[in-house]
Amino acid sequence: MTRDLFRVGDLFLRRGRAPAGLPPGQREISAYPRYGTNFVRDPVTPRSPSIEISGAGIETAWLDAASLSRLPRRDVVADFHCVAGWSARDLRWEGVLLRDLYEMLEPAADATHLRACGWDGFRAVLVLEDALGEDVLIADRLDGDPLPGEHGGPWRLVSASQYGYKSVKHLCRIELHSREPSDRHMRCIPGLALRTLAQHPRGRVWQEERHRHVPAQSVRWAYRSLAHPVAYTLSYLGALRTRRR
Ligand SMILES: Nc1nc2c(c(=O)[nH]1)N[C@H]1C(S)=C(S)[C@@H](COP(=O)(O)O)O[C@H]1N2
Ligand SMILES: [Mo]
Repeated sequence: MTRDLFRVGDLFLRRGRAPAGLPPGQREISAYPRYGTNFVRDPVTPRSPSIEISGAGIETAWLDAASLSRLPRRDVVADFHCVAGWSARDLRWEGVLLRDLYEMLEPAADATHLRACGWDGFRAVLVLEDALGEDVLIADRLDGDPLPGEHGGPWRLVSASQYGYKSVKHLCRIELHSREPSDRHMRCIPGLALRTLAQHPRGRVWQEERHRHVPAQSVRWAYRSLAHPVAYTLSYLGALRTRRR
């Protein structure tokens, strides 16, 4: 199935009651936009990419397509929820379970957190318990096709029961930690703004754990009426640009 990158109707997320089956404060979106802090272009990735994995006493490893292909393949069909208030329904991801990879590496027992980093410098910190859930993938396919750059190819993390900010695109590194590391990834003015809206340590959508410092209810309106229309427009322009190449 191919999905639209842009629908005018998705510019303003519909008001009123949330459709059935969606977590609190979310609205259905019919397109699946390219989204995040990096709207315009895919980051530069090496010709033969790999994912570096380190920490918790394991020997640092670089996983490439061949090493990932040794793990069992898994399918996950799930809605995808962005903290800005949109939910894309029924995306089908394919890849390997992060838990299978973790168990294969046999890390030390004191690991509590995992930090995932993308080629664009984006990062997210996951509590290990969330990261090792039975639906958390390192995905390389979406809706039956190879994962496109705009959605985080060649590999991305997908944890659909958490807000989209935990699903790091263009995955290049996984670090295991024995206490909570920082998820800051920008040291500038937008970085400051992002810190106010810091990711929630767990970010579980059904619990509406949107942000660490500000209550979920207080950001819903601003996201839906201001931030999303701007972000969605930028994402469309970015997607057009990458598609043209
Ligand atoms: N590398 C990277 N991963 C990222 C982001 C980003 O900017 N860079 N944005 C996050 C956010 S906020 C969301 S909602 C999802 C969006 O995924 P999509 O572009 O496939 O819709 O990616 C997440 N992962
Ligand atoms: Mo997001």
